[in-house]
Amino acid sequence: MIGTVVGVAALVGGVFVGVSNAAPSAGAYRLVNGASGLCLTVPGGSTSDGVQLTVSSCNGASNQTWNLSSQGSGFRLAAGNSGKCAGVAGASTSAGKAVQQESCTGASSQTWELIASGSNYQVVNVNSDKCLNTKDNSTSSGALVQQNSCDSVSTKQWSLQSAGSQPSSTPTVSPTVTPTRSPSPTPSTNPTLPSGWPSANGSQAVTSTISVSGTLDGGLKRYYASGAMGDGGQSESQDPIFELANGATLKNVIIGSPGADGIYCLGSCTLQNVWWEDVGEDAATLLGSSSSQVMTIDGGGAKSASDKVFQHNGPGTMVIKNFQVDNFGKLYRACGNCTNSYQRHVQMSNIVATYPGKALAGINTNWGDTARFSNITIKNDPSHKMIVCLKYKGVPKGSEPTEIGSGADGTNCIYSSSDIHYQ
Ligand code: ADA
Ligand code: CA
Ligand code: CA
Repeated sequence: MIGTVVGVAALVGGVFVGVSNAAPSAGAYRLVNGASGLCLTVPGGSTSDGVQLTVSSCNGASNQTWNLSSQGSGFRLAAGNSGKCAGVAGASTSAGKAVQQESCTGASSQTWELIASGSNYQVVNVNSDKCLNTKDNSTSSGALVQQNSCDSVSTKQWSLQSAGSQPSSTPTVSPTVTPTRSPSPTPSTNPTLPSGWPSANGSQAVTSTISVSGTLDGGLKRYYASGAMGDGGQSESQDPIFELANGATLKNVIIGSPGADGIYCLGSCTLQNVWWEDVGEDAATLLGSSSSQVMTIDGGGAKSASDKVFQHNGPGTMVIKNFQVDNFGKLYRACGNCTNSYQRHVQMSNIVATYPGKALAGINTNWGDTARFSNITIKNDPSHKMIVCLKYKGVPKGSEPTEIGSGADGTNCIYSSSDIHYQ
């Protein structure tokens, strides 16, 4: 398939605009459908072969992140959650055949050319010469993705939005065709802002803590506390709904009301696309005892936290990214009065925080805590009342820590004004 990919492109507000686009560079992107604004998705964050792709509301999660790297005359598109490649089922050349994730083979049925089409791209399968489309040209969330003959129908147009990070095995390659009149545009450093809440796929009452080791994929089911677990108020004696062993992943879960004491991580863990509809005592806590443990919260969101959302009681690092939070006390608190006075670290990126909210992070500077922030959007806060980084003096268990200041200092609270956007 031959495409003429020449043009002048400009980058405005994180999306490519212009008469026509240059071919993209290798990197991590979201593919946003030109008709619906929905993102190309591996449904349920599945890691299995043969799962047909869908479009769904863009939420910044890894199952909507596509790592483009050079392959043949185009790119392979590898899903961020599974590493698997977008390909046409059975290497079919017929219209209407499913586009699915499959183990990457480098085949031409897994190779895609991105052909400039106005300000978007057609995503053309090299084996079939057919275009990535939604079934029946659907614009609904959950619509299946397939190939159809190429034309200018808007469901066959896709825009690329930078997902902000490079794939793990990054081949640095030049675009398919180099534009003749201008250099390749640099992908935006601003990924798509998290927005939109999922609807639940059924509900389940939880009467005793669910232990997770390995991966639990909730398929967007709602789990809520029942019986003696706790009422989701501010009592510290409630039980968690989920408890994750070291190395566990919990994904595609909605925590409903009551939320009790949320989720515990006993070591390194990942919460992917987890949503709290009404945060209980808090949303999730990092426990554990290793200074190298990392808890990663990627995608999802939390609403209505009377006090804390993420509580850090053990040592180590919490990474919070692609997350939205609305009406809360603190998005993150390094415990100021726990049994062990650890040094703790937090990194926040691509966060949308809607006021009211007291602070994004509360840390104890006397224990050497650090908090780093990038691409933070604060909404509904014209007077800038939400504190980005609140400093405390941590104290022994049994006392109450005191607030000692706030603001960027390059040592404990690390950010610059360009990291914080008010909307
Ligand atoms: C508060 C409380 C801590 C601890 C924490 C938690 O910060 O002061 O001692 O209980 O909540 O784990 O929820
Ligand atoms: Ca608490
Ligand atoms: Ca708690």
